[in-house]
Amino acid sequence: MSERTQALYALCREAAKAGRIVITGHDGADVDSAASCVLMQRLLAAWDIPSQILLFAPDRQAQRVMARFSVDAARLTGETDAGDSLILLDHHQAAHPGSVLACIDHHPTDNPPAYPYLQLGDSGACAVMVLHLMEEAGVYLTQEDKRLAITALYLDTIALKSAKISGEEAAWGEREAKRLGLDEGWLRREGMGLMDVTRPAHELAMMGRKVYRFGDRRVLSSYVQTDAMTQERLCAVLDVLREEMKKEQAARWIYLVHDPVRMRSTEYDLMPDGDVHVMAYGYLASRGKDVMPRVEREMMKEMRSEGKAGE
Ligand SMILES: [Mn+2]
Repeated sequence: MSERTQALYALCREAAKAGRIVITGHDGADVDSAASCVLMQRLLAAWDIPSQILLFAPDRQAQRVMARFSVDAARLTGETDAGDSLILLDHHQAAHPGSVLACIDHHPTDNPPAYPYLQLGDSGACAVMVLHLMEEAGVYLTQEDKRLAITALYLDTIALKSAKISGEEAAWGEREAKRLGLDEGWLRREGMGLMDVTRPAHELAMMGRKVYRFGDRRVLSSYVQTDAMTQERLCAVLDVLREEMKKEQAARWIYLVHDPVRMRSTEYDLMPDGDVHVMAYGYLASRGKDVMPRVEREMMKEMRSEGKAGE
């Protein structure tokens, strides 16, 4: 066992004596969040430490894909209690009651939170980080564990094409998928996840919705993957987002349109005055790695210039 897995083991063992350990992903849990939770629970089970997974509003893809791994994502939903010890996976900003015991995430930040155990990595999927952690802890990995992590890797990186995954990891993912006998055609289709843009504008506007807190500011973000976005549909989406922004009292809403066919992304930043700032990427940009860290810096700068730093 490595030093850090030993530290994690000791923390979890103590916390289990004091109460319930809850493993969670981010709100609107995607496949990577759900898969990370399942693998984390297997690591704790190997350590004989009881835990419970609680997912918050798992998305449709998570429900569909996890069912292939005999996991009913809808049945894992619930709410945490203030007395719970939380293990945050695939996100690092706590959004539910309980005290954070540990956090494993692949979304970089200039302002890492102070948790007893914090592991921020740069893998394309958080589930891959948890898989490697199991390995580090000397836990026997089943084919199913590996399949779950590789599936999460494909689905969290637009089928290994997003800028958030290194060439090296993408090549490894592809090799592993073959070795594990995974259906690559299916992985690619699910990973590209092309959205039908004739769906209601509200649905297009809310895909992958996430809330970020930068100081005292709330920033919301959502995205869609499609090769068929039109000006008319985009305007309808932005209208929905302007309304939602008011409801959410958001300082900004970052909307991304990923086109996995043409390998490019466009970012639409909605400002409080209704303005839209547009940024084009000649590649599939990563919200977690390219976009939000930059927005975080912009928001912090904005707050500092308004004399609100440190709040
Ligand atoms: Mn993820």
